[in-house]
Amino acid sequence: MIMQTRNIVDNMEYQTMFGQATMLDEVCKGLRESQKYLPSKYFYDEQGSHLFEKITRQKEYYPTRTEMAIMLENMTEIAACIGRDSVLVELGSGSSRKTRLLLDHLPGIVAYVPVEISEQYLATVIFELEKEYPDLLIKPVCADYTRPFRVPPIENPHTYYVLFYPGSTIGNFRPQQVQQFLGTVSQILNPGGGMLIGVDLKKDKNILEAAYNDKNGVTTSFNKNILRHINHKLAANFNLKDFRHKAFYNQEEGRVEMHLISEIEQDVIIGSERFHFEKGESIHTENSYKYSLSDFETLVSDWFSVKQVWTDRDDYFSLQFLEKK
Ligand code: AVI
Repeated sequence: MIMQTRNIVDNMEYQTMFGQATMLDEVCKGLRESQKYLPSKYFYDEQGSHLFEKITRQKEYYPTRTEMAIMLENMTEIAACIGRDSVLVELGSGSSRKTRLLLDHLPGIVAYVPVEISEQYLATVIFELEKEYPDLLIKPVCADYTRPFRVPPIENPHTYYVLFYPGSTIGNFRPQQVQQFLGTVSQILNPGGGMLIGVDLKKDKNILEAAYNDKNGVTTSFNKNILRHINHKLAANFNLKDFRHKAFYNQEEGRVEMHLISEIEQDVIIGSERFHFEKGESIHTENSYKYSLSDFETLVSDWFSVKQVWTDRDDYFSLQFLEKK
């Protein structure tokens, strides 16, 4: 693991590989496959994080506002699950918008550890949070939380670590990867610890497809941003105009898939490699799995037991408290 020494926020811990080599390897590996794919974590440079934040405010994109309403409605029970004097560790903290809801209602939180891959975005959000919550101990970690990382030492007395993983980001893993991921992150937890997690539920295909094809085209820009990010970081030559966004619900797999479709026959150069695209060929950029409550309970059962589930009136979305086994 390469620790970076240049800190843009005083107490930010860097626990990530900042080398272009990893990104180059992962990107080229995906593009060599017959069904080309790109790891969806590469959506999230600073611009991608902003675009995602914009998606969450689109009227078709129900998950964010539904999850926030569930949180607000059930805050007393959520607080009881999190307990007093806990350390809140947020995985992929993004704008920390939902965290503010928790911090505003749970004065007993001892420390907040946001873990985020986008350094610049994390720094900006931390500057704001430090002003808004001057008494809160904040220990930011710049890391790819899908790989093992460590929570920095927390000087203040504390009881449990509670992982906060909202937004149904768990849906962006394949079910087999979920098992591996939960195994990794559950190592952070001591007995009594748990995870507050947002899980999107199965529902009408039209509602799902509208959410990933917003009329304002923000999801289109977000999807194409992965190519812009690769161009920028790896000096590749994707022409964004030659790709179009496509998102649809794959009923059999229980997931929304996002793709970028090549509008023309073309070659793209990344490093020393040339990748050929037929007209109409796709790059699979993201999966967003949707679960039933019982399927999700089974999926996590090696590591966690489901202690409590909160949903909205339409059963669109669930917030769940999982207890470490
Ligand atoms: C971050 N993640 C949960 C979002 C989702 O819904 O799968 C990412 C996203 N992709 C397109 N729209 C939103």
